[in-house]
Parts: sequence; structure tokens; C-alpha cells
Amino acid sequence: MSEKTDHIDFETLNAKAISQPLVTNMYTADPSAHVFDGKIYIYPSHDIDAGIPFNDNGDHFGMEDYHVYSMESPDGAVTDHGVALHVKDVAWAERQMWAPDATQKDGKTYFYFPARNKDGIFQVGVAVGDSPVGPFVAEPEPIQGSYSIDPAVLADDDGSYYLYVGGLWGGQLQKYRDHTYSEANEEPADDEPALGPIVARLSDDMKEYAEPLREIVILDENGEPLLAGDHDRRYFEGPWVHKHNGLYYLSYSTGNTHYLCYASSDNPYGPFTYRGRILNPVVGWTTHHSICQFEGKWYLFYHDSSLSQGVTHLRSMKMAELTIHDDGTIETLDPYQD
Ligand code: FUB
Repeated sequence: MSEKTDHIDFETLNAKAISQPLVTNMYTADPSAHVFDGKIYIYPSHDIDAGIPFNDNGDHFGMEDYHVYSMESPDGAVTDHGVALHVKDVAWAERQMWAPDATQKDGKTYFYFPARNKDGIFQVGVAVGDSPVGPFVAEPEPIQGSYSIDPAVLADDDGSYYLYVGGLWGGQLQKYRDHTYSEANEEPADDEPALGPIVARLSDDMKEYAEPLREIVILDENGEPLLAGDHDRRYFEGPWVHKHNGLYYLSYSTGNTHYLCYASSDNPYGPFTYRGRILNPVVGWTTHHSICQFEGKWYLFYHDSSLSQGVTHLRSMKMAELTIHDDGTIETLDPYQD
């Protein structure tokens, strides 16, 4: 994940941006947005400059804590509710508090987050709070059997909760086959099926997987799995699942080609069929998002590195209205328009 070095005229770029940073007093990224009790809550990463050099492993993303934000409405003020969880308060976690998500059940808020454990392996933890803004108290151990990064929770209509995870390169997804780690594993060859995100239903207490993990397959227009060499469409990181008119929509980042794409399925486990792009590349290497509906309108929450003038690991969360047609088709957004 190298730093972009292009010379960008940020004044012109910001004038063309379809949205401005939601927060400007610190850096925030990977926004997971939900509507709880009629209010928008955003669970982002809190970007800092940890002084770690750039590399393809993403080690420069050295985040240590999480803040939660809320908005009364899409045009309303953004309220910072302060630190909701810090790595020093998570017994099993050592570093790199990357993209989180949260959900609610029976009056409690469950906050899911990835971090590297003492062996440098990413796992996913859960922390519980009495309020959607925390503070959250972390379980002493990560979710048993969890691996990789970017947890996203789908609260389904029948009361089931599904946890989606997975990210390539620094997120270590390529090191697993059949959910088992080997340092020798790498991304599949270009003509082999791409790796997909991992999903499982959560237990009733929301703290463990309730069933064996499954890998999601994303199919092309001919019903064939997307190939690992199809970098414009294959899964890289940042899974998000929303439901619309009974269909499940999986959206994700293509990583090194910098698109947000989506696919749909009639089943939360897939297979999903590729449908198109949601967002063209933003300034900064990473692109990571969420989608939520508020009073009948759909919104994309995403980030870019415009506020830091292109520093890849100092990002700012933004939001823009999405057009989702009745057939589920999502119109592609250009983050900067002439
Ligand atoms: O924020 C750190 C990592 O960068 C996230 O986990 C990825 O999705 C990418 O946005």
C-alpha cells in the first residue's frame, strides 16, 4: 500500500469533491454507519501518524483507539462521543485497531474490531456497551476461530446476525486456505478463482461464531467465479452487506484498483453475482465504505485523503447520497466531478 506521489492541486480537487470531510479535527476512516433509534451512528477507524514507514503490509496504519460519532440527520451536526475503546484495554490485542463495525441486540451494542494479536496475526474481537456510543468493554479473548480484518455485521430480518470479514495483503486473508493459516500461502494465480470474504452467523450472545466459517464466492455474468487476476472486480477488503427488497447486497473494495463494487444474492452466504461499481477511486490508496438508509434515502459513507493532502494513512470520512433503483442497481458515484 504505497503512498500516492502524484501532484494534485488540492484546492481544485476539493472544489470538485461531491462531499467534504465530516470531521476535520482528527483523521477518521472506514466509516461503518447504522441508524439506531432514528439517529445515524458512525463507527470509523481513528487514523494517526504512528511514525511507521509505508509498506504493502499496511504497517503505517498504526491506529490505537476508536471514537463513535452520531448525527441527528444527514445534514445535521456530527457529534464526537470520545474514545469508546483503546487498544490498551484489550487484553489480547497488541496493535493496529483497523476498521470496526457495531450492531445492537436486546438493548446492548456490540462493537466488532480487528487487531493484531501478540503473534502479529489479525483476529476479530468484540466489545460490549450499554449505549451505542460506548464505552465498550472488550472480551478478554478474540472471537474463537476469527481471522483477518474488516468485520461487518448484518442484522437480518429474522433476528440472525452475520459477521463478514476479510482483507488481502496486510489483512492476511491470502495466508488462509480452508480457514487455516500457513505462511506459505499467497494470493491464488491470476487464472484461479479469487479469494472471497468469510462469513458466519453469530451466537445468541453475539460473542462467538455459531457455525463453521464459510468463504463467499462472487460470480461473474456467466456464473463463473471471479478470477484472482480480475483486479478491477475481485474482492480485496472492506465487506459490507445491506438488504434491499429481500436481496442481499455485498459491497467491497477492489484494493489495488481502488474501486468500490457490489454484487447481489438471495442468500446471506452467497454466491453473490457481480453487479457493478459504486464509487470510482478516491485520493489515497484505500477505499472503504458502508451503506445505510435514513428516512427512505440511501447514503454511502466512505473516506478519502484530501484533508491530509494525499497522505494515505490520514483519511477523512465523508458521506454522499446514493441512488439505488427499485431493481437494486446502484448508480456509480464519481468522488470529484467537473
Ligand atoms: O484502516 C485500515 C485498513 O485500511 C482497513 O482495515 C482497510 O479496509 C483499509 O481501509
